[in-house]
Amino acid sequence: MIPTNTITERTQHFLDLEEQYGAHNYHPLPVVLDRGKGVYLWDVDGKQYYDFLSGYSAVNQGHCHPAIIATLIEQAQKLTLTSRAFHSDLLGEYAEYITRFFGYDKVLPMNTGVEAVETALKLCRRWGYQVKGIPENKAKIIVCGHNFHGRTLNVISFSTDADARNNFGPYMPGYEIIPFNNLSALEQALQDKNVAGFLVEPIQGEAGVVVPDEGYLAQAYQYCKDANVLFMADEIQTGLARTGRMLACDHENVRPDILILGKALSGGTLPVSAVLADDDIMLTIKPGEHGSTYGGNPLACKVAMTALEVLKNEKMAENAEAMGILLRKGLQDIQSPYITTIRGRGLLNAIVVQHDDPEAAWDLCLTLKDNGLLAKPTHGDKIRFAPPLPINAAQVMDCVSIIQRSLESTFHR
Ligand code: IF1
Repeated sequence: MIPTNTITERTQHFLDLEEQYGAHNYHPLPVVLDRGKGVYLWDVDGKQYYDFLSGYSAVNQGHCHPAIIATLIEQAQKLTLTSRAFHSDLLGEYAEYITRFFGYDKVLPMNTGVEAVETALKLCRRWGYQVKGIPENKAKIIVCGHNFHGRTLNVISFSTDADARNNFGPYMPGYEIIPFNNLSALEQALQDKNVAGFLVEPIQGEAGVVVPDEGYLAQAYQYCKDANVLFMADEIQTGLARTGRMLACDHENVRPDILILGKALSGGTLPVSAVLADDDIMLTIKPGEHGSTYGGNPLACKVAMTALEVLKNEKMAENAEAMGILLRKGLQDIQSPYITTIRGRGLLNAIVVQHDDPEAAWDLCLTLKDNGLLAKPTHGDKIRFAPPLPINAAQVMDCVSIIQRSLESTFHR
């Protein structure tokens, strides 16, 4: 059951350095990467892999996409940061570009995903007080169990994951947690007149790629409208073509009141996130009331425009849709007794591994690594399969055969 691949001295050197000098807040696979191109990664020993994680969907466009890297280099040589104390020639251009791209009045640029989530939550509370008329300090935001929206103290306050949350208290009040994909729970929670918003991932990523029932998002949106409550979609992981549409909400023709983007907005080059909303929401925040040193910097603005252009020009949503179907079909055809579930949308997929050994999913990932495919288990028994979006049919089938061989050699030894 234990994979046989040995770790080279060279690889071990880098593992040791991290172990000794880096905080132990992650448990990565023992692979050390130093190069990426498209759907491939290479380790320090020169071994080539398919990337089936895509930096948790930050590299949807593929590693080191030439157009994105060209923009990055060009702009880096010209101007990288002004702070928001001054204007740059790119913020306005970017704001026009991204708001037209997604159809909103305004954008508020931030850096990491969780900062964009925090921004959305602040906007939501503001709107709740100033527009909806909720009494001071009474605003409530509804969220879903098994959510993942980031790791700030505020955001973990409404996490249901013990690892993310325990011993980081005291927690921020003002949230109500309801089950995901449960419309009657939402309807019930919306009875409270002090509810300002509903924050939801259109597909839950960290929970193991949980796709809600068809119609859930559309009906949830409608319930929010009826209750005069903002529908906020965290599309940080599901957005930007990952699920086969530009936004996962597009599958149900839902236009969120507040749209939260991150990750692939820079194609994996630097932290770029954004919150999009219309004026009645966005203009509730006035100068000095929110911001960030790096938010909206010219380098990020320019890179984000190219990252979006690449997604559109290279029809990555369409390819994700088609390749996702092929991948799930290929996985089903393996008919492994150790895979109980294959689920996902577009190229955001996961399998559930069933085996007596609680380490089975981890061991399978080690074998996959030996066989040239990098994937990471989540919550013990689930493995996410989310390659960069430019993957082609031959590569998908090659990956299916790697997965088949790996299942056989991991569990039939
Ligand atoms: C880690 C998960 C993925 C996200 C959604 C906000 C954020 C994320 C829907 C915060 C970030 C990342 C963070 C990463 C693991 C990863 C993850 F497994 F934890 F859930 F992708 F599936 N909203 N997700 O998925 O964005 O502040 O990190 O830029 O190592 O914590 P961030």
